Amino acid sequence: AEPPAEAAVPQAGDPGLVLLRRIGVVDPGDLDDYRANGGYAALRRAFEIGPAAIIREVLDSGLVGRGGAAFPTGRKWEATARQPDHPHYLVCNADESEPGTFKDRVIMEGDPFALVEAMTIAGYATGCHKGYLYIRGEYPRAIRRLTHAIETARSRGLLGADVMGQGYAFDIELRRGAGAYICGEETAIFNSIEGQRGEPRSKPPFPVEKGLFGKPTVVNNVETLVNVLPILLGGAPAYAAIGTGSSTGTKLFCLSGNVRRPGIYELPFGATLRDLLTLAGGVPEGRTLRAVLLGGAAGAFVRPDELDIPLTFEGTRAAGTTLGSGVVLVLDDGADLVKILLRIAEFFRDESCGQCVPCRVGTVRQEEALIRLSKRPDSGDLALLREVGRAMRDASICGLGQTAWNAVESAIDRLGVFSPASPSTFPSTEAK
Ligand code: L3W
Ligand code: SF4
Repeated sequence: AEPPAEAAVPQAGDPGLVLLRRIGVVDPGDLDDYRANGGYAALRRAFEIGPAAIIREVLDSGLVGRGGAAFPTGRKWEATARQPDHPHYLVCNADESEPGTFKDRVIMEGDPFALVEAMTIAGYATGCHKGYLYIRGEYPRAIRRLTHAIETARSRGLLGADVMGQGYAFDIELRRGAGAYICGEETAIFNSIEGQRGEPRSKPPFPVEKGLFGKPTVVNNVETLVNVLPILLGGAPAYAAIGTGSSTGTKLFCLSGNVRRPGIYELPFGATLRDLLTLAGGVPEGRTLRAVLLGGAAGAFVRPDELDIPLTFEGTRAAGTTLGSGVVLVLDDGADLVKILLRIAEFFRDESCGQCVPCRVGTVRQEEALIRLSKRPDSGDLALLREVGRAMRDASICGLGQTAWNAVESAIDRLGVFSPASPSTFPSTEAK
């Protein structure tokens, strides 16, 4: 991609920014500054219209989850709110651990009161009086700032027994993860909060019926939750007018790898991958693009001739890839693809919780086969890799095992890795 003018890159305070608009503008430690920049107006509106109308707005906005699976947020909220069993719980999934994902960190560090306000709205809409903020333990600055934001909100009547004097009780408890990727899976979070091993539970029952402590629970990603603020402030129709019919609003993309301006980019859904790479300045001078990994380790590689893929849930799905949690890992012609695949396989083997056989054994076999292939691409292990990959996808309990073969499969099928013509096949100097 041609490097663009610097001015093309949205900066802090840019009117086109929705989720990032306060990042770098407000003092993340100052509640008054947050309020002066529009903070707590959405919660005020929430109290004016009541829980049923909030859920209606979220449904009509078309908001879907930003953690990777794109489930409609309003349907989740509606299902939780109508459960007769009580108490209901809210869990914010801030265990941002997908390799290459750092969007939630930027929100939590730069605009922590926004997450506290959004959690309060979600709790009010779904009948919760307690919210858990389950945050990645390796985010010390975000933990400090959110702890401060929660304490400040509590001391100013924005959390606690009588939020904003509206007779609604809600509080937030922050829980730190201890480094396991699998604890970002929603039911593994429940086990972790309850003091059990961080292992996923079988679904159904879905958390909306039987979640934390066996009670109805709404689980949302950080980015999903903060979208509720502009939805309530501007109304569902205005929000739904951004993006495309099936992917409404804006999306945070995490640009990393061989790109001139890595970082977080907020774009309306519908921009193409080419648009995004152009904003980020393309690959370094003198290099050519080799591939882009979309969606993280659980995602899929795309080729340089596929840059016109629209960055929407439906567009990436149609192109056989995924937006996932917004990872855009750019690789130029100097990247060693085999080494990257080995690293991905090692990651899944290491992070598998070991609870179910297809994933526990499959991730080990996948790594072994890749190591053999990296030394001898004609070793006959491609067929085995495919068989193991299919078994993991079809029979694993949770998303980790189900997606552990995605990136490897796409590298073989789309990029031609391990085919004799591939420039990345011989030899991988780092292969074990
Ligand atoms: C009520 C139903 N709720 C589904 C709920 C379900 C969950 C959500 C999505 O995530 C993704 C994967 C990777 N009634 C329901 C229902 N739900 N049917 O909707 O559910 P599901 O099972 O489709 O996906 P999931 O297992 O929650 C898998 C991504 O996660 N991933 C990694 C993500 C990492 C990050 C990060 O670091 N920030 O997000 C790994 O697999 O993209 O698509 O709430 O309960 N009938
Ligand atoms: Fe654990 Fe993997 Fe099974 Fe998920 S798929 S429950 S991570 S062994």
